[in-house]
Amino acid sequence: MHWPKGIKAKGEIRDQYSHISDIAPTIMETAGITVPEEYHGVKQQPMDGVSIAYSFDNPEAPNKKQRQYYEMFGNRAIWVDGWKAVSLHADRMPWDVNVTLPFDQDKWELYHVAEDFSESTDLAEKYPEKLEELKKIFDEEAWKYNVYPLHDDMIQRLAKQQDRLFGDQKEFVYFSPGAIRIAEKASAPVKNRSHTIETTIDLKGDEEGVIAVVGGMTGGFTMFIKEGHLFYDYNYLDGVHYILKSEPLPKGKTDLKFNFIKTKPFAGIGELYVNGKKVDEAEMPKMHISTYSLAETFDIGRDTGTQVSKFYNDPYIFNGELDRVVIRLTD
Ligand SMILES: [Ca+2]
Repeated sequence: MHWPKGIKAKGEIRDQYSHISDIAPTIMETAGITVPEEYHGVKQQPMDGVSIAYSFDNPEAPNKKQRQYYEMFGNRAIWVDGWKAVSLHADRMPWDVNVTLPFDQDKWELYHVAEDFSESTDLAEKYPEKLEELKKIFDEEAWKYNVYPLHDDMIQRLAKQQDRLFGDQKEFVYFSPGAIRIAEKASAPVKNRSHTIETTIDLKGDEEGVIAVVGGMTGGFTMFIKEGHLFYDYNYLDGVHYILKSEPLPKGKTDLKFNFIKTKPFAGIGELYVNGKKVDEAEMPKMHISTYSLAETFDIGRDTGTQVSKFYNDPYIFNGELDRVVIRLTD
């Protein structure tokens, strides 16, 4: 932490237990802001963490935090007042993805981290009642923070995020300028679904740039105009690109559309249309099953971060009059 005007201590270490959830409450307290219970008529969720500002000038202050749960892809832990119970789900290694394993055989370990910081001595057999107490608290926290149902398949878990956000929504309208840096999981859920991407542009003849894109150099798709042609480029892990290209585009008000027809799981046919006429088609036999990228975003009118296609350099801002892009799920 760096706050020369607010923290007298320089280069010191604090050992009060804290977690990432404590950062926002700490910033709020030091900025003198009380988190409102309601904002613009919307009831706010309470802050989960505990401000650690109390430790700035008081290195010996007792922990204010009472408990902290952890859960990631089925691995679980709970810290309570200097004790920690942990469970490495099914002894699974992080690279074992795309699998589901039973939870009921998971073994829990117990550590007194207040004295054994590096979790070197498992006390589960020595203090079985303490372990049961912590497991029960994990359960309480897990219900409170929507951890259940446990789900350990990382690939599917990431893939399902969009379903949870959008339910049955079929139409997504994005306006330009403005619709950029939208997290992939918060953008239209087109993966493994038949869909169209469509816009109408009054073409003058010198337009260039990205219309709609998601992802980057490791994967994604992009629809763009270059040298008078409409392109769609699907980047499959940067090893395979499915590229569609139109004839030279006309001038005037022009409807530009990409159509994906799913033929089997994570595969299909891509079609490109100009003013309702099919101008190109490509088989797309291998497609992403979960996530294009962990860091890239969905953008309209430019490709932020790294570029999806080798045909341009990012951000390749669209230089014409782009009003809106409509994505429709057609399954
Ligand atoms: Ca990008």
